[in-house]
Amino acid sequence: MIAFVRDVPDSFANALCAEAPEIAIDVAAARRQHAAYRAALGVATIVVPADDALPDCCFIEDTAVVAAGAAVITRPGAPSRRPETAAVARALAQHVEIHAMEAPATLDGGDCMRVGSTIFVGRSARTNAAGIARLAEVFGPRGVHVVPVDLPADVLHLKCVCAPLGDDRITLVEGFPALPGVSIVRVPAAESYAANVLAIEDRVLVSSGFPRTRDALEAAGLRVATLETTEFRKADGALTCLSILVDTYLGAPASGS
Ligand code: CIR
Repeated sequence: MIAFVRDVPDSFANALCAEAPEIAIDVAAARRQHAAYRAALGVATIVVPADDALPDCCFIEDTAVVAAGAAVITRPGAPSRRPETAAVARALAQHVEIHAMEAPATLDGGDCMRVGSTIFVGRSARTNAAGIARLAEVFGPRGVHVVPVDLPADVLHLKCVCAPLGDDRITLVEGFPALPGVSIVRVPAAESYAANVLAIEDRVLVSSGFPRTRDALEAAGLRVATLETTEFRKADGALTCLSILVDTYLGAPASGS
């Protein structure tokens, strides 16, 4: 497993947010939280340098969807974020096959949740039908099924309400309809922000301050580690947004061959 991350830019306090935070983003604190996140990943990490012209660039997840040895470089739904993709594509090209996405398609990686050989994709204000169709065009022939999921207008991304936990398990906020073919660990609606966990290796990283979610995950037999994400939350970001995970086992020759 390799994790791609992108540094926090000096301009991060200007990142997009649905509602202006009561207390402005503290860029130095964001950088400390980002450093702790990188350390907690516990896998080889490739760091794409920040671009101060792109305040949201640390939310690297939105710029590419990787599965089955291929990456679709997205066309993010927010126009200000579209220039983020070039540097990420260059970094990913060393490791996976690169596929582009053209207008009018839009898609944010935060709308994509891979569970086994399925990618659930949120239909959202950021991700349109043409974006979903492009994903299916690239991944379908690679044996990965793309399953659209309608999202309420007030949900930014699919992974604001759910996230993979490994195998066929996911988190899912209470009240959100079940997805087909997965088993679910419910996250209390009052802690919905914490549904965006990052499962990596044998651990699940969870935002700190959400004890009921932590308890639910531990009760499900998962090993939990908590991380501060307060500064990313102010810009509508959480744990999965800060990395792109590339499974380096894919494409390896079968043993004995
Ligand atoms: C945005 O509005 O695009 C960023 N401020 C937050 C993106 C969060 N990304 C994610 O959940 N994958």
